Amino acid sequence: MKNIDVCLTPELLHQYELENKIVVVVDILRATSCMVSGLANGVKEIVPVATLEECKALQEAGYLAAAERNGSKAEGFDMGNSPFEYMDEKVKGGKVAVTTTNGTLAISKSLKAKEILIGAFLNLNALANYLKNKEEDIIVLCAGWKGKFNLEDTLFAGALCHQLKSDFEFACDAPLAAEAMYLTARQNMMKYMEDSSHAKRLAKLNVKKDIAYCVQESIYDVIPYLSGKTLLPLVP
Ligand code: 3SL
Repeated sequence: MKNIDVCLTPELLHQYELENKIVVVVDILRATSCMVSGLANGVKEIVPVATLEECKALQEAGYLAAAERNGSKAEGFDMGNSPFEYMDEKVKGGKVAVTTTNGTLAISKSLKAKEILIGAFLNLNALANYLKNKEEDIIVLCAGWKGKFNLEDTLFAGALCHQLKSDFEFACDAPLAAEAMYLTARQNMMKYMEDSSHAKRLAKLNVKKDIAYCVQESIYDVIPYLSGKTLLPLVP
């Protein structure tokens, strides 16, 4: 039977074989939630890059450039990393280049995979429905925080594993643990998330409404996938 696995932080990625697999990259707060929101709200394409330098070069080539480091907008760029910025009129129909502390780095580490998809609570059902019929094994890669485990990405991994458990075998204990965490947290996701280190970090930066927005389940059907270097909406 095909299987699903969870890589709890990119620091553990060397333990996983990506070849011929589907990797779902997740950074709930907030990179992958931004990507889903952007493509769902009319952004034409998004180019994720690992470094500020790459993002700057794309800005100079005409892209709207979004850059975040340590939760704040990096100086000299057009946008930070709030999903609400991705819904702004100025990005509709546009091309966005983006670099973030963890999310875009996780994408850049997944390039050996057969297929790279972007996951968020915002597109959970659409993603699960698409994946159900796939023959390949799946790895959910949690972007974490600077190499460490985080709560919100693991909760999403658990939610996806829960939806796929009748079609995919759990490859190790990480999917099991993530699912158990999600089943406990889903009663009051916002409360559970408030205690997380990144929610606290963002609160200190006065970012509050983004968290409530990012924990909403399945408000969009769009599934961003990596085509070459560019994220586009998948048309299944
Ligand atoms: O680390 C990341 O990729 C970001 O999503 C972090 S933040 O939510 O923008 O602070």
